[in-house]
Amino acid sequence: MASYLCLSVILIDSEIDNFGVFGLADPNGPMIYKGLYHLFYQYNPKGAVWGNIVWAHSTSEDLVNWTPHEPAIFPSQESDINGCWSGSATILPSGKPVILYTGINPQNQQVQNYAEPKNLSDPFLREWVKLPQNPLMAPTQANQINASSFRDPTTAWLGPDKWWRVIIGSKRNRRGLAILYRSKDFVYWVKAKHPLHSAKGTGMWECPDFFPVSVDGPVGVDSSAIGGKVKHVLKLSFDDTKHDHYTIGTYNFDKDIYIPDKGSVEGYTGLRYDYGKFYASKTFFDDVKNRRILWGWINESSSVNDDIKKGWSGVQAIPRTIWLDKYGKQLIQWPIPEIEKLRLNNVNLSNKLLKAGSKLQISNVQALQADVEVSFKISGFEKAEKLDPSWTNPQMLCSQKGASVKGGLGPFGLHVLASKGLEEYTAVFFRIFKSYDKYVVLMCSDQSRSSLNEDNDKTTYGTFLNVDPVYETISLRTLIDHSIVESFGGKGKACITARVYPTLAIGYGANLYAFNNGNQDVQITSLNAWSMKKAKIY
Ligand code: DQQ
Repeated sequence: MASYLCLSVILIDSEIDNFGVFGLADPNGPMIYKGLYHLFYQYNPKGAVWGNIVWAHSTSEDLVNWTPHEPAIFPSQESDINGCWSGSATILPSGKPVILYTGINPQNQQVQNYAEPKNLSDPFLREWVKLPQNPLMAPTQANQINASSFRDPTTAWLGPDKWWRVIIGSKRNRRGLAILYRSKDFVYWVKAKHPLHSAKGTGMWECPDFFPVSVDGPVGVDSSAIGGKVKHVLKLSFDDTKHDHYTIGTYNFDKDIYIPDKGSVEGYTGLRYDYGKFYASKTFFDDVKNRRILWGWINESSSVNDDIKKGWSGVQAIPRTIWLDKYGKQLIQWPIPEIEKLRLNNVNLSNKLLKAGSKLQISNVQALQADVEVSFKISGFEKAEKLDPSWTNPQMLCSQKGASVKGGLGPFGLHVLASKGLEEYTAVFFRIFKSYDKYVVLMCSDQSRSSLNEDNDKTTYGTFLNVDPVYETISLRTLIDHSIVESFGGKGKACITARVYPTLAIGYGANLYAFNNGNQDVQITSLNAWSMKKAKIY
């Protein structure tokens, strides 16, 4: 669902070309102001590759249709003359939004700057002014901060002591750091003695995000909420692996430290927002609809040459609402309901048996731009393959047991962006294994056959899905838009996003199928598919 802003809204690729060359990356400073949603993002106005970084700016009434504006923040001061990198917005108690962002100074040091709207009565907040005092936070000999690893300030939060706090991503050797600063007036910031959190062996932490989540269900809470009704989430974008990982834990306000819960794994094996392409993400609290919304950058899987040829790179994922699941052990994500207004002509199937070794075409859906929701009921558990205890890496398991590798219970799922003769397809699917005391569900997105163009990265992605197939149906929602396949398993318990570039499965050559390559029949309890309209870019 790409647009010329590549905001992941429906548009056909050929139309993208009309708008010239550009490269898009991290979402920055998302917020709602006077009922209007704002999204800024890292943007190269001069090319489809990274460079010349400014903050591009778009606004929307509904998070679906967007109005682009002139770049909001661009190099203009000594403290950002070599680039305006990622940062976040904070809404002050007066209602005024302010931005903290990383500037690159003439010595190529990373420093933190402040910008605020020039005219608060302009709901589009088109012009931003910077403080002459910038930078407000900088590496010095005294504070020992690594000048090339000091970036991406979070939304600030206000403590009950009336001091603002913000964290900035950093590292010392291989230890990732969330450096903490405090301020009384948002202008004069003092570095705390201790980081909010750090973890060895994780390398540079880019784009940290630190926010409370309600323990009482799927509502969002303001970034400054503390106390017994909330847990805290620390999300880190690991520069070394380009994955967004998070832990759930407690913010100890007295000590100003974050402590992950026991069992909330830190580092490369911990939980991820998305097990495919999704990086440098950021949330904000929508106080009109009382929800927390997540934005993430979906980067390309194509070669740089192909990006230059097509004239653009990078899209924003469909915004997701994000909340704590009822057991408090993981987050749940779901596309914002507003996206459903793009749905057209519903195709519905129920109680359809998907026989072992069969495939079923879902007709009357424009398979190039579609929203598909399907639930599978499993039986015949004696056919489940045994899970070898050494198979602990789900991504590797998905690539060894891809969609065409026959199994017992599964692989079953969807072939999306599929050509008629299945020369090209992307498979989003499940396999069920028997471990010693339970059944384990593996969710995969297999791109190995996604394109006849061999220049693309076709890594297969995967994760284990925390669903008990004995008692629950296994659900999958997949949003398809030309080169983007965003999949939500188990009602949002696990997400996988893929970029694919079919050469045959384009236009009317794209098809959609349900398939079952296992040797046990699977019941589709319900399947709903919609063609999706194009969002409007004004
Ligand atoms: N992108 C920005 C940095 C950030 C990185 C530069 C993450 O601020 O660390 O464009 O993608």
